[in-house]
Amino acid sequence: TPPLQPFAIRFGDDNATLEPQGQILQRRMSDLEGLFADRRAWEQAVADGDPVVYTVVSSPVPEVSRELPQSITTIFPGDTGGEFWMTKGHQHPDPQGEIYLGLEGRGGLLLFDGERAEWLDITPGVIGYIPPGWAHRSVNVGDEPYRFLAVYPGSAGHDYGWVLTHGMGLRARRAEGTVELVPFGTP
Ligand code: S6P
Ligand code: ZN
Repeated sequence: TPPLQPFAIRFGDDNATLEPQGQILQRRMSDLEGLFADRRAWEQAVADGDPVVYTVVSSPVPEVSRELPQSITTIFPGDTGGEFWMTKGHQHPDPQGEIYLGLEGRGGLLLFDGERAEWLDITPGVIGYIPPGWAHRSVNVGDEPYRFLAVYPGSAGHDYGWVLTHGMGLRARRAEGTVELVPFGTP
């Protein structure tokens, strides 16, 4: 593929979309099997209407080498068995850096390199830096949608199996109006 031509990308209404727009992805509760610690609560949530947990709206920049794709993730507010709603989380098979820019709501960026776990609070105007080799998961810790812009190298790829095998080091739980980070337990 030849490189793209220069073009402007704008934030749409409520910072929810990018214009022009590429792919839109929707992840429902049923897509998140094996991720929440409380499997019973997850099964119940799937049976109770299988809600959309998050969406990812991308610009038309493709995921190919040398290009720099971007997307806005919106995680809806909620918890399952006390664990805040979150993304699946992944590693980039070709380890490269990535940035997240907070746009709306209150979120957290959980990072895990296989040994150490880190938590970054992400609110509007904050950039979270994801170094090469750190798996990452986003969490909505607020009561409204949490949105952020991700910018990442097009050749990085996405490995979702890694998190199922290694876990993410920590889990984010709802605790009396605040966030409690607890050890991950057995993946
Ligand atoms: C891509 C970047 C984000 C996530 C999105 C959904 O490298 O990190 O755009 O894809 O937040 O999370 P996940 O873990 O389902 O891809
Ligand atoms: Zn990523």
